[in-house]
Amino acid sequence: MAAARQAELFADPPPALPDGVSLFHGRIGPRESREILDAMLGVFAAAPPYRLKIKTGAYVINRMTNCGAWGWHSDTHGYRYIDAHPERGTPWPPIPAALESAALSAAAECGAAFAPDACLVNLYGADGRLNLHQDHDEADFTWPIVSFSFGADAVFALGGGKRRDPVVPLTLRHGDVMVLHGAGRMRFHGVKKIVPGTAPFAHPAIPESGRLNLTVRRAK
Ligand code: MD6
Ligand code: FE
Repeated sequence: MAAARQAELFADPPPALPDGVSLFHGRIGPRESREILDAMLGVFAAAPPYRLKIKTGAYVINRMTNCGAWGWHSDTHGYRYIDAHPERGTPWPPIPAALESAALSAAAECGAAFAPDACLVNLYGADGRLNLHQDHDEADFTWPIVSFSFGADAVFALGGGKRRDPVVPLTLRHGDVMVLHGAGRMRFHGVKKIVPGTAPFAHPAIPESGRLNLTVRRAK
């Protein structure tokens, strides 16, 4: 068999993604990555990442913070969007301009125009993960969510419309942008694991051996 033909057979086929799940591999280049990451340092100074509590009083493993008018928060009262950092009492800092414009352009390519007012920031250590969930605290599910990955690779689990539906693994790498929109918006999803040592470069906004995920959305 010709070498080229063999290489073709063994190359990773691009996974066929369901309707409403758009994955742009390597969408954010090194320059734009640094611009967004540098801006995130300003977000962290104004709204330091913290560990959320769930209803039972247990802490989640990842640290989180927010930017935009609204920030997603959880404590013993449950989940909701709030307009200030819970420890500081100050409004969330604005969504960095470079992040917002990257989110708008990716969403527009999916035919999903929106006006973001929230960005949930998830900081994963090497042992970080995120349970299977649906994002359902937003006022309108026809608005997309645009997700940015920086740092180490994540094994992302994409499920269906019901929690028990089968999940497919997707690798999310530094610079990848994923949009959940339309029929894909309410699919269950989570992060199974982080693959330490896979980040293209270190940056102070990315946890050491970990990953930074930014999900830009409209909450209200
Ligand atoms: C993460 N992402 O990639 C977690 N939610 O770390 C999400 O939970 C998510 O990627 C809504 C839409 C897209 C996402
Ligand atoms: Fe989510």
